[in-house]
Amino acid sequence: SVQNVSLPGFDWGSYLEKSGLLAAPVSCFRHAPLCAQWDDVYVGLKVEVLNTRTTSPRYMALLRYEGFEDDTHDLWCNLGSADVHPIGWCAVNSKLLVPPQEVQQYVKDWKSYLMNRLVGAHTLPVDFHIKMAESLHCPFRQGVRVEVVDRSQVCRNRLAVVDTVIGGRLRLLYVDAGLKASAEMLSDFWCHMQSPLVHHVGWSETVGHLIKETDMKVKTGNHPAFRQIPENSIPEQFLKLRTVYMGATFFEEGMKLEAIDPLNLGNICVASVRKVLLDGYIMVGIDGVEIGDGSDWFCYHASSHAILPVGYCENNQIPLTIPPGYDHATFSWQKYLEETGSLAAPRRLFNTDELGHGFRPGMKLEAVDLMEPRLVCVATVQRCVGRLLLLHFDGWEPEFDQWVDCQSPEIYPVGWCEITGYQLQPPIGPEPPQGQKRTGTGKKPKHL
Ligand code: MLZ
Repeated sequence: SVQNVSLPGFDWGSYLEKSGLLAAPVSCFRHAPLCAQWDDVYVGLKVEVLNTRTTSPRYMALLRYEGFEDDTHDLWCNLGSADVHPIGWCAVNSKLLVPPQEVQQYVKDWKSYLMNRLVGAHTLPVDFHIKMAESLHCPFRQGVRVEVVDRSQVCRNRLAVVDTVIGGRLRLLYVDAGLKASAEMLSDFWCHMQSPLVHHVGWSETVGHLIKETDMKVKTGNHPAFRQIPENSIPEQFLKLRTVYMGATFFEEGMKLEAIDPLNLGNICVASVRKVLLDGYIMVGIDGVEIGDGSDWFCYHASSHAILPVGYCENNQIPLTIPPGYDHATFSWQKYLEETGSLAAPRRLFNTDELGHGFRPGMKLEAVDLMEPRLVCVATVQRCVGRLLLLHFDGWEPEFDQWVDCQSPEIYPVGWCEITGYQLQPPIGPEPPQGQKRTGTGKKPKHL
């Protein structure tokens, strides 16, 4: 798998330094390792770090060896890496805590020097790495079956089996994709285990969502994921969404709204409720571009960040994508509703709560390209609107930008890939990251 290819690591430390930009704080990412521990990590903490000046520096924290008065030997260090320890670790593990060679010429009595420096010093919590390992624990293993969106037809789900798990991200193989489909690259799907697109077996039937009938005739081949004893996933293995009451006032078929286009995640479009499912789920179609057979409808939960009330874009200075044939200069929601004889979905049905997240424009992060969800890429927060973040992929044209929720499980702090062993996609081309053309046809992908 691509994940195992060992490429020279992307140097986040110098990239951040060069751009003069900040990484989004770990505490912004609730699903990320060590999020809950991050209050205990701050500038001035002392740690024990592998004493080597030969390996290339790692990221996330800029460390200074005790004994150096200036920044000449500072090193970028990923605090999640196994080589960084709380003070006292060496003593407990009978390791020598020695100064870098160069320090010895300045500091004669290292032992008492160190004692002085460490009195009253703060360090990482003792259970830092234990917490780290705990947070990387994943309830999924190879062979577990799930229901997940069918990337060849986004209106329906499809049975898939977990192949690989990295950092809580799942590589899923459609069980009836067969060998032909794998050539078309539509036979697998990557998502975080907390993704709203993945569900337990039986979910589609429970909420009334379409699911592709599994074609039992298709040979699964000799792939290890299919050689495991099949095990169906259960509801407890998935994130529980907020309960919505579908009482007298809920979304109704035909109501208009604004929605993130699932196939062009940088666009917020004029859209309609096409179908109301159970448990607070609805099917949404993008006005004016629907194929007509419902195969391009997309399932969103009522609490989703991706559906917004009529007027949201205008109120927040976001360009609204309007149906073809309409003119931006003259489009008005009020006229459109009259013309189409439809109602706007009531504002109170939407979950546009301000979450008070800590993201700010310019912050760097590692984000999944949801159009090619295998790829975790170097990205920048471009805009923050309510709970939405507009992400830009460094080095790629703005047409690749994507709106995501500030609590999306598909965005990670700088250094996450290194900690989990996931391959990070560096910005393409040299800096400054601008004006890079995508390879191939220059068109956007047609499917997820
Ligand atoms: N194969 C695609 C990759 C695009 C990935 C962009 N990620 C931000 C292309 O080159 O078009």
